[in-house]
Amino acid sequence: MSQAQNEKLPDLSHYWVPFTANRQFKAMPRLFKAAKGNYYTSMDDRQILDGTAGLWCVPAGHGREAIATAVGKQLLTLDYAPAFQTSHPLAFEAASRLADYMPAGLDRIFFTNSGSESADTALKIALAYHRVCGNPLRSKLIGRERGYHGVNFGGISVGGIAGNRKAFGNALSGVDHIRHPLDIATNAFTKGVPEDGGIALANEFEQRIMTLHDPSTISALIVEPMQGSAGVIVPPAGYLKRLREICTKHGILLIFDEVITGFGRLGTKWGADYFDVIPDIITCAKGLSNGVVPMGAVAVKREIYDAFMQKSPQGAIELPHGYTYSAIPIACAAAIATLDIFAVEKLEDRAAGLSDYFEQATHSLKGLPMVKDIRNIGLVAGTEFEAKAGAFAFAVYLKCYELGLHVRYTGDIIAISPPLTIEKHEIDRIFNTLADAIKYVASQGEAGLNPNNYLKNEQQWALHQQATI
Ligand code: PXG
Repeated sequence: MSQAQNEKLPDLSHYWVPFTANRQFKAMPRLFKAAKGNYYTSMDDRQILDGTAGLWCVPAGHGREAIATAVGKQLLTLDYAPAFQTSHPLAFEAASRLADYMPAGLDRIFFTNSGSESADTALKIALAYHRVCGNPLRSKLIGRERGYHGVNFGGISVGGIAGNRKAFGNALSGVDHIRHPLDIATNAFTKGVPEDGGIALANEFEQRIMTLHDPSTISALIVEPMQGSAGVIVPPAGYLKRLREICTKHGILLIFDEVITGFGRLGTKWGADYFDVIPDIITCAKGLSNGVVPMGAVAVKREIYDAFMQKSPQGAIELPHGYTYSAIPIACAAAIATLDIFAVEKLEDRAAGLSDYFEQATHSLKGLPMVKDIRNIGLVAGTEFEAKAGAFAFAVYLKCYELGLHVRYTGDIIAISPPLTIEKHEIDRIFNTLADAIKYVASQGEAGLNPNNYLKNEQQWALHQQATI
């Protein structure tokens, strides 16, 4: 059996795995060879429950035949049409469908291929909007500590994760950041949205940043309604509404990066719906195509699009920006099929219906060793451990994988964000497994933090399976 397993593993040397400790990973590879519904199949034929919807990008579950059929048909009908100066009908249909899905008013759509491209596109639109409106001095961009807006230069500039910035020089100038809203000292183990502190924190944006810069120099504020990558940071009540009021008062565009919070993750279509705050621009990706084809989008208020159309010189390219693969036919086909699934299966409502159950299950981890905070909203949960430079969370992640569950670790946090098709018994399994993993790692003391003490690779997974049957 181990010989056969060995033959199945590919040569691992050439592929540079993104956002991954390559040397460690190649010593301990975790490869999926198939996926269906809420499960992956690993190389050693184990079923791994997908506790993270891929990388938050598979809300409708894996292997959806309607999406696969639509993409396959499209490939054989029109594989590619030049994205500049020509287009194809599905691009317009996908834009109309996405506009219908957006909060009212955000109905002009620019397509990209990722969340990172969406973030940079939104920032460029904000800058160019003020310029076309005759306010070129509004050139500063404001992000937030611990914000994640992808990995392109605009995104890492407004993003607020030092580890994603420090290796890459100075990035954009003219960028500042507001504070993040995580306050564990006050809000640890809050179920859902923390009640206190939101207005004061948002007011700080006006007091501090406005006095430092002058509002007339600021183009846009970009925030994630719920900060996903930095560890599931749920904003306190009233915070986003107050940010909206401040932006409106000072003529600053408010951009919601909804790459994670879009497509039902919070139990509503958008974070904007959940918090009842309408931004000027929404960026999205991931769930838009259910993760099967790279695709992102930027939705802007009609007034923004109209300003470009009305104020640009006749015949001019109003926005000199775009990608070879903007609105590539297969991505449009995937997006339309995904939106069809959302319309029929009402996955946002499904997520909302499960969110109380999910919340109870998440908070059942309270009291386990090392657990410092638990945060949740919709079908997202974050468990933060006492600081161990990520070692404890990484060990928990490995132990979960060994036990047949895929979770995400980021710093000292484990994040759970299953497909919205998850069943209650699978929610039980996620949190029971996570509890077992936490208990196991904690019980091993320092040895528990050593990744080498976990099964090393797929072959050993297989042997382990045999041994435990
Ligand atoms: N904005 C936000 C809010 C994101 O969460 C991006 C932009 C960038 O998207 P692309 O498609 O360029 O990767 C993201 C991506 C995690 C995790 O587990 C989160 C992301 C990606 C990978 C892992 O926290 N978010």
